[in-house]
Amino acid sequence: MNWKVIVGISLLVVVSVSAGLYYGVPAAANSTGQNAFTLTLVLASLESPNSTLSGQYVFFQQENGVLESSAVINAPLGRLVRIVIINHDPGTDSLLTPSANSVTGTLNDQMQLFVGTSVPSADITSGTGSSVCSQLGGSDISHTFTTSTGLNIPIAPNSTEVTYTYFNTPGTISWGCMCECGQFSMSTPGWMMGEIVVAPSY
Ligand SMILES: [Cu+2]
Repeated sequence: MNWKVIVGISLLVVVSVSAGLYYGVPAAANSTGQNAFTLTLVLASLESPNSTLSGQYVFFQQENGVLESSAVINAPLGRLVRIVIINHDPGTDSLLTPSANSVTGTLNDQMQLFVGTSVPSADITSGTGSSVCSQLGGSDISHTFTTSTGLNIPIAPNSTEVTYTYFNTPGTISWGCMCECGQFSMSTPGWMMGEIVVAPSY
């Protein structure tokens, strides 16, 4: 690909959230010594030779500090997965479905929300500096990370979000964004949609 990834300078945006009462990794996961598998997704803008697509925000997988295509995401079967979403997009988009503002399919149907995109990794693990929420305001959403199995994570502008979930059915499922963020983006694997391959070997 010739596209260069441009990570914009983030401005702090105060995001209104509704706070939940409890958020945590299940004790069973810790007491068995099970370490969470971390899936880091980064929403960053593209510089494209096609000017009409330039500046579009796209999901990437971040592995070992490198941004890679999100067209095919690997997830471990039956293992606790920590999903970290780092969103550099300062803008909002309309939801395709009003209920996509709710967090579903995560532990307690909640997520941890940090303001900004430069959260230290220690805070991502501990949650220090985050608020806990089960939904976002419908007009405070840039994109969503939504799967065909009922996982739905609404993503606030200029934010970092942490959720925990399990993928308990082996095979290939689809993921996509439930915002009207661009016809090309929404129909192009590795932009706002793709596959998740759930297998025991990761
Ligand atoms: Cu989107």
